[in-house]
Amino acid sequence: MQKVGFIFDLDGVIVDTAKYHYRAWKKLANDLGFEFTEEQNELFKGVSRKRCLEILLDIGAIEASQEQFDTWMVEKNLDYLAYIDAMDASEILPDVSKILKFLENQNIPIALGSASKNARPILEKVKLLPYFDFIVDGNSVTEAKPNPEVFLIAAQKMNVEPECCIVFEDAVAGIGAANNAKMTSIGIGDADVLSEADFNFRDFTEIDLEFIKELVGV
Ligand code: B16
Ligand code: MG
Repeated sequence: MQKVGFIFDLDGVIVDTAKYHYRAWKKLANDLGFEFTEEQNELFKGVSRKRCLEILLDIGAIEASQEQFDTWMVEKNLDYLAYIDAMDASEILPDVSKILKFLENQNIPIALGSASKNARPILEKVKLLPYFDFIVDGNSVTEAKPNPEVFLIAAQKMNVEPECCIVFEDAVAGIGAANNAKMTSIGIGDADVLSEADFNFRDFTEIDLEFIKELVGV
């Protein structure tokens, strides 16, 4: 059996930072004079910060100069960072640590594959950074999911063939990226939404270590 590697998305897989993204985007929308709903926030999952602002301004039918656009990106991120600053290990989603510990004990390479440019400080805050052999995030890529770039870089860093990588993702674009990279995709969340995934689980509490052992071949 060939060497395998695991890649974790961050938001929606390891921690639920979507609610903080939502609050920060909603504040910006309200400051600009329009509403932004939780349903609309679904469109932002796994999507880059720049693309999120483009979508937000479309929703509000607002035209912005490049300078305004850049200012709003910074404003939103500062608000978001204030929420991140208050995070601790209690925000790790259930049973994520169990899987990470198992993989670490088996000496299996673990990488992060996230669109977020704030991935490293978030992992530090929740004290999971030591588990990750490699961090591939919004600072490392030029292409957004469903482009496979983020996961292919992770595979390369782990020195594992893409076909032998297993990806945990909560976003449709992320499952697309994993599939485009020819990796095994595991959807975390609503199976109807993530129907393109190779395997589906509502959350990590549904994942048995026996299932992971089978993927790993131990
Ligand atoms: P930042 P993921 C993504 O994280 C979020 O799902 C998405 O909503 C966010 O816009 C994106 O990160 C960029 O985040 O503003 O922190 O750079 O799911 O790819 O881990
Ligand atoms: Mg995500």
